[in-house]
Amino acid sequence: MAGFPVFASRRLRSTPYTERVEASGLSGYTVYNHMLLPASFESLEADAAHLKKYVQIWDVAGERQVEVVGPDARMLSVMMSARDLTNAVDKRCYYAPICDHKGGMINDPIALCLGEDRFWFSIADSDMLLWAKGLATAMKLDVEIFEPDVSPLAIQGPLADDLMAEVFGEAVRDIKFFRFERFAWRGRDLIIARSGWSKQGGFEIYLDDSKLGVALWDDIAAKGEKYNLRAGCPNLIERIEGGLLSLGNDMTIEDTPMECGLAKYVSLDSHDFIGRDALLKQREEGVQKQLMGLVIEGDMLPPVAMPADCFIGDEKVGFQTSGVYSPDFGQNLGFAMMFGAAMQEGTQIEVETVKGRRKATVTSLPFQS
Ligand code: THG
Repeated sequence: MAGFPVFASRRLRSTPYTERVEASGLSGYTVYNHMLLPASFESLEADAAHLKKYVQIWDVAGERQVEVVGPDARMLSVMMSARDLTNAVDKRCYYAPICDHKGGMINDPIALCLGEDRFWFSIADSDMLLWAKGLATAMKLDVEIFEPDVSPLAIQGPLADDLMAEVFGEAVRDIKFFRFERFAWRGRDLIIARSGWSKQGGFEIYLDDSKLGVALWDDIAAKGEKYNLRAGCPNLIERIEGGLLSLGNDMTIEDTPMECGLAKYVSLDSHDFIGRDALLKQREEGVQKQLMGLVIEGDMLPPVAMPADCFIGDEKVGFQTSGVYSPDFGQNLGFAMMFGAAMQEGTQIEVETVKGRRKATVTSLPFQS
């Protein structure tokens, strides 16, 4: 695939940080929630190596918030979420699969509880806003649903705590995983959570005024030099090694959380929600397909852009959804939706790669925790 420019517009939105990102060595974008999302800077390999050793600043404004607020906000949130939010409390984040009536994945946001009657769903790449508004309208709920002016900025990597402590004070170190606190910054309160789409640790800052994007970036960058801070982004290599799944790539509305290995985030026994009956049935009967790891033999393959079919002999037994060469593993790693008997760890298959058929082994996930 040749590299062609993609032009931003009102439809394909830039972010409060775009100006800084583009002055920081950006080499490519992807699109996420109709917004530019950086995909690489120096190279996937160099970015991954840096992320594992130092600290990076990530424009993840494309992780948009669906705000649900009002007397029926909690009821609607509980109904939409396979993860039980009935007793969700302020300052906590919950990874919360959202399903349709067949259990198919509509989105896999992080839900932030902001009080008794207010939630943010920090969404992956699908229009969950429309789903939420549709449900609220049909059910005549007393609730407001909208996309607030909130643009997450992530600080990720082993030196994230040290850098963040310099900018926001030592108390950021005390934030526990998937909790958030409010921190004073330039006369306002910023929500800062210990979360982020990498396995290297770090924070996400939920900036709630687009006009301050450059100021926030610059305040952090100003303290970054001694930590070797660089601009980065969710990294394909690191997220595959760590088993982080990407909605639209590794899972779609055709797949249930069970089939994607997300059963531990589904509360089937404590609350009613959309898709529950289908998922109860699936728990009873077992799954017919399962997202698995794949280790592919041979030299370096390019990142998977189109699903690649998997075979045992002439029989199609699944398809690869993501894949990349990992320098640290010295192997091509990927995820694949495998059918029936081929769901078994250790199964030997062949993948139809862009460089021809390759032998591969089905593995469990994650590759590295
Ligand atoms: N941060 C924010 N919003 C997001 C993402 C994010 N929206 C889109 C997307 N990422 C949502 N999907 C995920 C998937 C996994 C995780 C977070 C968001 C994640 N999982 C932990 C893991 O797999 O190690 C475990 C979480 C848990 O145990 O509760 O972090 O990244 N704001």
